Amino acid sequence: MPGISSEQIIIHAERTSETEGGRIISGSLVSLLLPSVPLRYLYSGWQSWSLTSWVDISRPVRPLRPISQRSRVADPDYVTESRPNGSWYGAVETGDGRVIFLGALGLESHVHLEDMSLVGHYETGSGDWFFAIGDEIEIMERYAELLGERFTPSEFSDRSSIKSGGNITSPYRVWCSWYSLLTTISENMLLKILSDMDSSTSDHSLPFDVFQIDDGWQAGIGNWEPNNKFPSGMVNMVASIHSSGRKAGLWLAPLLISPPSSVYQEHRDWLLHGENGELVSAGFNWGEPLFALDTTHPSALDWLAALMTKVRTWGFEYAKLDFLYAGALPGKRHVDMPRETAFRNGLSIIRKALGNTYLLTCGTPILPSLGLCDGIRIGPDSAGYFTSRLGDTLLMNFAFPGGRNVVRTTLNRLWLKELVHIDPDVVYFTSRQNSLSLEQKSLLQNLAQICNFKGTSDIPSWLTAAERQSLHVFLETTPEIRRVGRTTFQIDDHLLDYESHIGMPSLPNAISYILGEIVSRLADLPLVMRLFEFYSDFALKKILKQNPL
Ligand code: 9PG
Repeated sequence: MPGISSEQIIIHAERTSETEGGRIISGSLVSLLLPSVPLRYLYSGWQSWSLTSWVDISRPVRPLRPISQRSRVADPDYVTESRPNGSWYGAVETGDGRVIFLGALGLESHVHLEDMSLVGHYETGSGDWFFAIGDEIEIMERYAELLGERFTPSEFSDRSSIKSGGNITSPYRVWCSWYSLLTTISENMLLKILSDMDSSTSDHSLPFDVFQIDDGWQAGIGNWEPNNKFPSGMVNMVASIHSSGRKAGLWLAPLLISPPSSVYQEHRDWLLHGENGELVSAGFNWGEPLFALDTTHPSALDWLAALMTKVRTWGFEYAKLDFLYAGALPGKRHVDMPRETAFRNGLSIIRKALGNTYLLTCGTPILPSLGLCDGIRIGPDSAGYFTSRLGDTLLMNFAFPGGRNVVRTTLNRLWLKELVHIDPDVVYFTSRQNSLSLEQKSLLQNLAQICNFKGTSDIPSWLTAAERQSLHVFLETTPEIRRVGRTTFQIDDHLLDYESHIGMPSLPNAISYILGEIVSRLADLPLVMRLFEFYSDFALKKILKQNPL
């Protein structure tokens, strides 16, 4: 499609008007008839972990595997969609390197490619869309600007990190317990790590602003009290973190509820129900089925606000709120309202109750978070490996943890940086229990510099002197960065191109495909999921025995 102009595209919409860089078109169903078949499509994933990437049109779209993970890594309403598609926006690439873009300016919206048309629809009601042709980076910049105008609630616009007048203050440098310790964390382990950060036997202290306790401190999902591995309680834990000169951060999944919790036992009506009165599944993790809080139920909202106030009162200045997609799942709500709007309703209650506490959203629908949080995790989980056969070839699930999945999805969401802090997840310096090559580690570290969001989970005592020094330098320096192309960056005096690291893996052969089918059926069995979690816990404990902190 060389040199396409907007006159060559037939627009079906209720109204259209000019705007800087493109057109605003309106309607509950709009479409752009393209002059020829495009080469690639820009998938836009629903939540933090969901694949966001350019993909060849010729590549078949396979429904996400395993089935039991679907609601956890993609929008369940579109997970079996066989046409190229994505949440809120989509784009196609023409032959001349330019793109044709259609992006919603409102929620509950979806774009897909249907034959030769780029089609957008709102699930309920009608709304506006931004349509543009041209350079992808410029278009996304303008899209961000248009979203910023509509998604910055005035009551929060004075928060320093929610954009107001073009000022985004620097995000924190974070140490996060998850990737090294998973749920095996305990008070003693964390205190040891904290003291090792400033150890006098080392030349370099580790200047983290935030020490963030991740999953594993809580009594249960929905039961947000410390468990018996934290016998001194959270106030004392926070005091220890503060006395090291750092801010305290805490992970919670406030919209998830598991069966042992009192909310589930006593207030079933606070949970999200389906059309037939059944509870809506929010996935399966921690060996248990998960359900979602109905963020339109006044008592559920009171409970949420009280939970956030408690976290603040414990002394935490940083909250990583995870698995937030649960609040936007399709279902029947106490107050009938569209699902992303309902989620946003819950998130604004959370935001208010958190006051000045930094809010990082994770596992979150992206657009519905804008203007209500300080930072968003914009990709899947990082890991001490770059790719995995299980995720890439057997399950073909690109929301799977791993360096390549992180780089791919994060790079395609850099445009959000104008609106919110963007978290690419942790990077690594350690060589213990880690199969990333030095080049792969550096790809991730540079990505963190590009995002201006720096975190790691490395255990200080496992670092060699040289690794510790590199981590120190990483935390202390802010290189000069200039984007010179879609995947190319000038970082101080060297040029870095991510192009060859972010392609989609090749399709599996017949044997891998069948093997993948078997693995994904097995992975759907609760017993197998429990065994898998038991095994990974067991393996980690063994590692920690051999490599004491
Ligand atoms: C804690 C972790 C960390 C991590 C989050 C989130 O099974 N899953 O699909 C799945 C996806 C992501 C995930 C865990 C499980 O990680 O991104 O940083 O906080 O939760 O449980």
